[in-house]
Amino acid sequence: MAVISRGFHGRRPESGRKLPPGQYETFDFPVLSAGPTPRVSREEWEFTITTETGVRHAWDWGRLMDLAAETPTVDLHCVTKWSKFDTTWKGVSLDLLLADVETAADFALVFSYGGYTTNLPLEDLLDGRAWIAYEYDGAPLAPEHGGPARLLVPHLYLWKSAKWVHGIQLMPEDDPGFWESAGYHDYGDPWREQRYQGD
Ligand SMILES: Nc1nc2c(c(=O)[nH]1)N[C@H]1C(S)=C(S)[C@@H](COP(=O)(O)O)O[C@H]1N2
Ligand SMILES: [Mo]
Repeated sequence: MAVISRGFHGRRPESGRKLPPGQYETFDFPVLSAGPTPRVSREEWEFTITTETGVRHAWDWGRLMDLAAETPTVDLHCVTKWSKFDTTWKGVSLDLLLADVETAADFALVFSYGGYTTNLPLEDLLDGRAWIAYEYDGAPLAPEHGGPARLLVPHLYLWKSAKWVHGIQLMPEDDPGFWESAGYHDYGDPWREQRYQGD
């Protein structure tokens, strides 16, 4: 029996939403970690922003909770080609965390408990585009997804959203992180399909 597939080309997103080039839609939430999951309690968790001149701004869990939270609903795009629409988070915007940080830096290197790093232009952390997220889908962020808190910067491929985030170093020059040093694109815009260096 012939399979009728006229007008159906490839993996069409179930939701009918527009996917970035080369992506397919998934409804589960895959876990992608380059190493073991670090177990960091909220009590020991600390997040720092260090400027290019060495000025250090630090938040413990209590200070983070004292800040106004936002509840963004965002789409996730992983370079391994899955995308997940309409994920719901709670967290503190980087706009708020950077508000009192005096800097002339253009770049940020994000570092995590466990040693993971990723780099991005500082401006991509601003204008309501990035959060330190500590709840996912109404519950505390699970350790395998980066709990107690992760960076969430959904307009770039998900490898930029550092799990178990521990700090950000601001820098005048760009400095590639873990995957960026291994051949992944320096910027990683899913809509321009910037997967690898040279894309
Ligand atoms: N600290 C840390 N953050 C990380 C990673 C990692 O290995 N370590 N993997 C990245 C990659 S490649 C992806 S696709 C996402 C996966 O997030 P998830 O496991 O919550 O789906 O986390 C990113 N953040
Ligand atoms: Mo990824």
